[in-house]
Amino acid sequence: MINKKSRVKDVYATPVGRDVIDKLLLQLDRPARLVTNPLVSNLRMSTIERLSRKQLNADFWDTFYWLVNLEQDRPGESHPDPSQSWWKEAVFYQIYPRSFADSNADGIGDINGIRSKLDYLQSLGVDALWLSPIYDSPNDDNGYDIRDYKAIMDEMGTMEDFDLLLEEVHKRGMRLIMDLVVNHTSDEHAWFQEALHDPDSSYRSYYFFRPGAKGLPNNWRSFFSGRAWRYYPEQDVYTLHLFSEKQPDLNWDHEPVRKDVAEMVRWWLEKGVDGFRLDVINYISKREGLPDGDKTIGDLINFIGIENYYYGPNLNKYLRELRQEAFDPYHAFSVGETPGIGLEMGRLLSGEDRKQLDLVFNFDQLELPGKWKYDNYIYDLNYLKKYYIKYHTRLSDNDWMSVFWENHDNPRMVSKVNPDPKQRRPLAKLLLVWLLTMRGTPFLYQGQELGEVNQKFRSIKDVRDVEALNMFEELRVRDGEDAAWATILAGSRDHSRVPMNWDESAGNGFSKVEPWLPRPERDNGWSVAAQEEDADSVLSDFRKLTALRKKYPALRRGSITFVKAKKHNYFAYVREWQGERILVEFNLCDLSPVRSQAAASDKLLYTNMKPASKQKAGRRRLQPYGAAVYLCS
Ligand code: TEU
Ligand code: CA
Repeated sequence: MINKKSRVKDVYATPVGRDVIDKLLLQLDRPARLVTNPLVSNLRMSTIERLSRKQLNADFWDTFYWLVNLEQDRPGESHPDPSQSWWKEAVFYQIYPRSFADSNADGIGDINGIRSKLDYLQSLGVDALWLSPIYDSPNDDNGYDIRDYKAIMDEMGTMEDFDLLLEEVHKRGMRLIMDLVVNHTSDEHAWFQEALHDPDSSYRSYYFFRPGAKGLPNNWRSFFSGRAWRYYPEQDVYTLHLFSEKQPDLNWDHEPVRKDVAEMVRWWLEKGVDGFRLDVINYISKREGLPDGDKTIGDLINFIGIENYYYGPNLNKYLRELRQEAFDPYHAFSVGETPGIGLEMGRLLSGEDRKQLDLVFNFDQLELPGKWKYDNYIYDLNYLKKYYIKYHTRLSDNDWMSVFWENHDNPRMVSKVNPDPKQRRPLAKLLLVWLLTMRGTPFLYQGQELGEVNQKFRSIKDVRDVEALNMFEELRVRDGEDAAWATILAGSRDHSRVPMNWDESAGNGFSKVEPWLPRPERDNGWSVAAQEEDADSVLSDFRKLTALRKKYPALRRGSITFVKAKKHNYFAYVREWQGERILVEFNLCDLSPVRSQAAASDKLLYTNMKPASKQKAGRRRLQPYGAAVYLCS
């Protein structure tokens, strides 16, 4: 057990200790050697407590030791025979159904719209589709608030439409995974309605109800602004909601909840669904007694209370149970969305020997240290380089990682790195080379294959996302309208939720009527139709890259060795498999060329660079945002 007598190095040697310290250092933008140097690493925790007593009080340390001692297991350092599972070689394509394709002219994307684009998806060379939620929902959070897990949202179509879609996907040799949102339900779900209106209902324990008389149960904040408790005056009760007021959290410590969730998962897997992405799955186990969050941690991480539920005491047990009860009987795939989770915790949640999740989404790569999504700043690709080098240096063959930097909750990466339209094409291609050649399983988000960028939303009236609307309200009161809007514009999730750009027509080929979230302005020449005509388009190059990945097993299964890792603005690695060696290299900046490390005899397989004139072999150079893939001789 770690306690005040332990030394810093003892804490850093524990998976949670290392991740918590690394997360603090990341937030404070401090190097790891600050704690790994001999002087500090041998200090007793009691000394650290004394030295930091002005900033960190006794409650902080109680919580710290509770968190660090939660996990007694250690990630597996090797695996006798790592599986060659399909999902380790697959390219996943995430679809946000509301914004993909509208088949019945109501301005909202739907299932038949997706089915009408399956030939396009197959032509991309992707292997599996992930659908964001299409279940019955009042759409307070665009489907991530589910009213009926076994029914399709009216706007999305019918169960027959879904069954036909699944059949058509499988006919094309692709797979389909659904989104499993079981940290919370909609407040309109039958379970919650019965629980709210009948205190003696067996569903009362499905949620976190607390008596109104005792006042606010704790100081936890919601991710969608405001406190995490909703008060119901008629019933004089509070209920917990980490997200919107219409998304009450499920109490997973109540076994019937786990049983019902497992039964529901089996119901969809019985239909032939190939697996699930599990929404904020690391939040399902809350600390007993739901104690107040620590202010210091809350201020640092923005969400007070998070330390009490982002890696809860029963998380690993519940994931193992769900795997045994529901996923394993169908050999189904699972990827967990685990915001806040560190590298070591991620290994404990998804290591092959752990029999819990197959993969996790870790989000530390999405923002520079000390920054968050709503900060307006230029993202430096050298940090993304450091992130993947750190991961691949620490992962073992018991681990496999997801590779992604876009989804329906984040702005577009091209715009985060460089909003200059002149750089859009080479930069978008560079990011796709990285996504499809990095060791791990790539997850592409719709539009990334087109080099999509952020939207020039004009005012809060252009935005629809509950997270942004709630935050705007809160910031407007505190900082005034302009400052509030600037913040929302920097990080709004709606940047990635505008309709898919299928063609150059008025409705972009998405819908014949005004879409639910209009694009504020046209994006001429970047539609699928326009890029299909251009052999040098981002779309055309995406297809070349998925074809390369299919042709060369080194790009799917190969080991990874980094080249000149310390060279700023240069990123390169060699993927190797059974003697096949492929060098991938990048110029991470838009200013000056950098020297290529490719040998004259290396065969160029792909580049996003214009064939430069007299470039002597062996003295190749990478142009700004240049990327190249070579088959090494
Ligand atoms: O997202 C959880 C999550 O981490 C993000 O919401 C993130 O916290 C937020 O965007 C921070 O800025 C999942 C889904 O991906 C998201 O769409 C849902 O809104 C959320 O859970 C609740 O279901
Ligand atoms: Ca529609």
